[in-house]
Amino acid sequence: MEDWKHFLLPYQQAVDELKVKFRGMRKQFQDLNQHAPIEFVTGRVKPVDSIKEKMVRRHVEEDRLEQDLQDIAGLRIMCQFVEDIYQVVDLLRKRTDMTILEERDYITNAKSSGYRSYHLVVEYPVYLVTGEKKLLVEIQVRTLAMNFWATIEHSLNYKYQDDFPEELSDRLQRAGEAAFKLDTEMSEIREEIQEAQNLFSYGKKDVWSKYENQDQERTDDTP
Ligand code: 0O2
Ligand code: 0O2
Repeated sequence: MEDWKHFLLPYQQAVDELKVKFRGMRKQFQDLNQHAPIEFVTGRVKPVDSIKEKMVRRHVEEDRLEQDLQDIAGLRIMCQFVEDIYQVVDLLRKRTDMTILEERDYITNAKSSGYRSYHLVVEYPVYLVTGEKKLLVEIQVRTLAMNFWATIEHSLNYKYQDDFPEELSDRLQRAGEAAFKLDTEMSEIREEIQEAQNLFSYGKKDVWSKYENQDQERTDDTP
């Protein structure tokens, strides 16, 4: 590959556009005073070194890169509750600006490492000055607890290069189960948590309207 910058530019555009769209979904729920199933969104274009390493590991030829490497563009959607993940997936299924090609439920079928998340591979069109280009994008949807576990495990991977001592991998697996237990417990008290969150956000609104009134009063006082 001679010009990685040129090759990756449309992927960067896809990541940027989808971040705006998913963050917009969160804002729309907030605007409707409803629980937002999306807590926060991140995204990245896979670094060139990681692409090259994966091409070697997976025996992917350069001319098959676009089809065979599904996570060059990656989005991550973090949710408070496991139920939110499935709501987000349903919302994605209804969209007409992307086509879902694959779904992998690593929540009900956790990986042997202990990893949990819901993965989708979508086909997403970006509009370039040269015309439309359809790209593959990987979307990972997970709870905050799943994200905590995956982030820690991923950083340990840098140290052990996928070759964890047995005791550590046992511990990580147990930690994964504990994180999932936390998710399950939180789901059970979800209604109570959401009521409290609604009260809190109404409280914030009241404070805001108080400021608006003060501004109004100040304007009214101005001679
Ligand atoms: P590292 O080594 O992972 O720490 P913003 O300003 O918030 O709009 P920004 O600054 O581009 O956007 O960052 P964003 O969107 O918050 O997230 C970038 C980080 O998210 C990356 O960190 C990744 O860790 C992570 N990330 C998000 N989505 C994915 C994904 O689908 N796959 C993977 N592997 N990682 C993801 P860095 O900076 O690359 O570094
Ligand atoms: P990155 O950019 O470092 O995150 P493979 O890619 O070979 O692992 P496959 O079948 O292509 O496998 O995809 P899979 O397993 O559905 O999803 C791959 C991505 O999911 C990984 O990207 C990780 O982001 C995440 N993932 C999968 N398993 C684990 C795990 O055990 N621990 C953690 N922390 N993350 C996992 P990459 O390729 O590692 O790239």
